Amino acid sequence: MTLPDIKDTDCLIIIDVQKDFCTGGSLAVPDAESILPWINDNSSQFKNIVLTQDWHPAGHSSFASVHEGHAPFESISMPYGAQTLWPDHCVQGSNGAEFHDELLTNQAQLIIRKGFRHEIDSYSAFYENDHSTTTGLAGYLRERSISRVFCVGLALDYCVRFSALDARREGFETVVVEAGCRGIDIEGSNDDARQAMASAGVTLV
Ligand code: VGL
Ligand code: ZN
Repeated sequence: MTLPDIKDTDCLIIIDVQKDFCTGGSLAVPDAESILPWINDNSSQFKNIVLTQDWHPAGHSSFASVHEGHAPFESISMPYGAQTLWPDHCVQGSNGAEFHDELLTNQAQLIIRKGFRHEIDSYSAFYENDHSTTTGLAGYLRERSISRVFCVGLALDYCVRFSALDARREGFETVVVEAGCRGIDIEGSNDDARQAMASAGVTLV
């Protein structure tokens, strides 16, 4: 698949390509590893690269294990809205929180860690799940004169989806490259994500 011409004002955002989201991990995304060839083969075209890392304290409020009587993938109500509960994953400093061993990371200039506040989850690379607490990424990209972002990574229907929507909301031209994404796909959530992104003006290639 062909990409638009990559410019100096473009940035590749590689979202959460971490061991816990890959085969053998605690929140494994089906077929996750198949995104690595696209990402590794194409990242060298980008002068600007940002990585994100899901980075939760132990006992994080998004973990089903801390909510008695609740199981992973159930939804509960939090002060900031509905929250899906997850198996414990990407605990700060754990092996599962590390990037996949085969992901080329040396060219990235910034690693955004997110979900580090105990009481709030953060799918998006830009905002936590209250949609108002910022990670600082939009300001960083603007200071570096980035006008277009390309999003890839895991999972298409959660962190990639919300990162792409927030990138649009922040005024960046936004491209999601599906060859570099895989989704968890709970009850049609991959298709919901594609529709939500397309209606927000995200280009899906
Ligand atoms: C993610 C669920 C929980 C993701 C992170 O990276 O898509 N999904 N935490
Ligand atoms: Zn998480």
